[in-house]
Amino acid sequence: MAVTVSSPDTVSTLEDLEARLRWLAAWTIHNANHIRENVDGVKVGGHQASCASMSAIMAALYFHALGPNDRVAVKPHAGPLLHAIHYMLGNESLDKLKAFRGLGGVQSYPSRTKDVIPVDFSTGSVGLGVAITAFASLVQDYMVAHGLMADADTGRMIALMGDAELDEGNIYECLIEAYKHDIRNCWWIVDYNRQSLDATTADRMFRRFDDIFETCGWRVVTLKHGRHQRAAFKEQGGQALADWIDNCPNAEYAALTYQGGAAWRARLETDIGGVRGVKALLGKRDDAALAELMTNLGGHCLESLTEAFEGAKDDRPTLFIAYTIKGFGLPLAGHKDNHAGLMTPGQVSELRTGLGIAEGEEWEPWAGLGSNAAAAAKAMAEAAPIRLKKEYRPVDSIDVPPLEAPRDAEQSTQAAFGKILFELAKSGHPLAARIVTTSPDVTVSTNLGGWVNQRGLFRRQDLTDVFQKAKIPSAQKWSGAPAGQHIELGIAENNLFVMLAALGLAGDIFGEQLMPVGTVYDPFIARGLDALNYACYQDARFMLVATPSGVTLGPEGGAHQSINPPLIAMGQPGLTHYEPAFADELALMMEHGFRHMQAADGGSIYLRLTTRSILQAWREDDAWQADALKGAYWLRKPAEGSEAAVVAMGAVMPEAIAAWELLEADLPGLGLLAVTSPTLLHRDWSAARAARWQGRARETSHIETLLGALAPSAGLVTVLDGSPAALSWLGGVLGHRVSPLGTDRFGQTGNLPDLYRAYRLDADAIVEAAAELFL
Ligand SMILES: Cc1ncc(C[n+]2csc(CCOP(=O)(O)OP(=O)(O)O)c2C)c(N)n1
Ligand SMILES: [Mg+2]
Repeated sequence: MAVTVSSPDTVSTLEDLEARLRWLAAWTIHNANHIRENVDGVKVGGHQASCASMSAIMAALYFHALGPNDRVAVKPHAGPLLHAIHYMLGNESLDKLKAFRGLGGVQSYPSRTKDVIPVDFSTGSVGLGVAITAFASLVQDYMVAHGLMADADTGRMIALMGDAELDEGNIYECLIEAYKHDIRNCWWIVDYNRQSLDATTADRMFRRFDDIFETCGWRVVTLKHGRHQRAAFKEQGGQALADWIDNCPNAEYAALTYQGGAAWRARLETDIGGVRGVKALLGKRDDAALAELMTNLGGHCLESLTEAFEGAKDDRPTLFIAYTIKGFGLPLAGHKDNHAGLMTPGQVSELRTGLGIAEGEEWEPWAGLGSNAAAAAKAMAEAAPIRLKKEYRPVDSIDVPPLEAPRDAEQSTQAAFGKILFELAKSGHPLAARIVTTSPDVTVSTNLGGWVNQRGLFRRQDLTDVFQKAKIPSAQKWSGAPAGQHIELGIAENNLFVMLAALGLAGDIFGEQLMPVGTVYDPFIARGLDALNYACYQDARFMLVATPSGVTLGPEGGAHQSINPPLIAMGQPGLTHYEPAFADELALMMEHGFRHMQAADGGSIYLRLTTRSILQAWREDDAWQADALKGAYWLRKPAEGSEAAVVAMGAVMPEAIAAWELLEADLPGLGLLAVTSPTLLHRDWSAARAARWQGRARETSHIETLLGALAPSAGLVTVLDGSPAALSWLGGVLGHRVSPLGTDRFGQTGNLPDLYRAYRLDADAIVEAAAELFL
């Protein structure tokens, strides 16, 4: 590997920048905890030790190694360092730093949507920020292969990670998927301080990470010793010191670091003092110099770091294991409890003096540096290539055609979904070129097969469909090419959501928006829930199609019958749930969804579908559509002041219609409300009520308008194939009585009449519930 050695001047300026970063991060946290007024007695917090652990890594990266096309996910608790860097680059204001962890201030963990500095990927839930970089590098390859970005504009997708993040299972799921897809241009840089939140980490994992990553095709670069240590190892007795360091358990190294120079000396004298040369090696150094030597690990050595980064400039995925000290250069260094530890005001002032920063100059970016050094640091910051980074947010850039529902008299929403995408694929409409589908091994069983037959699998290298070549009959073409538009994943639902997050940020990260559509079995949304939240948290835009769902899955049984996803959706910001009963509703929602995914104030869409084929609704006109997109419409209009309504959603609509027909004679004017989105109804209702407290006139929500057609004393029977709580709240809107039907117990195998009877989802149950309320 050809390595360009950075000039001594570059290294020394980077060292100055590192010290300033370490200081500014510590000071920002100190200010928020000890100087700013605390009005509620709640600890503000922040992670001074975690920041100091990677200040050198980030200095080397941001002021030297990063190019304008590189994108970075920063270890969540190193957020203050990222802000300090942008403060030095002139992108962050002093006011924001002073308001760290306050309302409107710098966020605790880097946030794409709430911080004003450019944050490439939000982080917070450890492990996910790491994985998204691997998927983003796959998306980048996809963009290039589809002519959506030039090869020259590609960069590296980089994760700065804590070593404890290596314990998150999602890392290994991602690693396997990344290997299968042969990803490129991805760096993961481990801040290997061998401390997690609770304590020091297990020694047994030493070198195991190398094996795991190398097996998956990664280059592993270990930065264990800094240049001062490497020089000392060449002195007489140096080899004994090197061996001692290599064999020292994590916890002991950390404890000695905390105890400092005298403790190092005593321990080294005891252990290796008898080896020739060691006494002299130790004697040459006072306690402070010895402590400095022992903490001169690779991850704190700007020379080692810049060389390592220079040496990995090809496109092979690379894991850097940078040995570090948690709390490096701070009095908290090495203490096992330092994760959330804060320096005392006395310690902060000692640190300030040690860095040559005068009192009152704490926020001054270049304080403590002599004029030449300050000028060099400033010049380096001004010349940092990362300054040339482009920021994007494409809005409404992709035209969406009207989407037609299949015309079959009887059909399921899942089958209709497959046909709509298939027709779109055949149409050649520009929207189809931007759609990219993905699925964790349920492509065929979620009806994506037709789309894939048209558009193919995405692969960087051509992949032949062996079965097709051998002329073995199959409904499914399974060949891959760079032009393919389906990214097939192994069964790891968590990967699906991180993949959707990466695809759904393509517009922001790479400048051109994609229209990601991911399919999954509805119950297994729960497997990827944190990643789904992670995707929504950073405003990634995608369409999640979850099917089949509910006990309507019948013979497949309780392990596959989802119950609570409608409630998950109601509680998930950034995601809008639609649960259509009929194919024309689905077509409308998909069309709307593709617009919503690219609207400035839009978001992601979750379509909960079913394999149950039902008789389609007959429509007089299109008047229902606007209401359906708002969450509900009257399928059978109630008479004004009606005493009753059946309220139903999704797969059980035929039972609701049958019950309505049975009840109508006894309850003339009975309404049938088709709910398409409890999420939207609830959000709109809450917002309307909050409006006048937020300076707007009291608004009437959609659900208030709809239910306003009923008498105040009316009763509602609500029914869905899922948790009844998704609709039972409707009684709270205008004070109507409610009899809620739905599933509260796990499902089981059975045919639909049997299951609907057992779970009280059939027409009889609706009639009985109505009788109890109305008769
Ligand atoms: C999914 C998740 N679980 C738990 C946490 C709480 N937490 C924050 S940091 C951390 C571990 C920190 O260790 P490491 O990653 O090694 O970072 P360091 O501070 O040592 O650099 C934990 C458990 C979290 N943020 N996310
Ligand atoms: Mg750690």
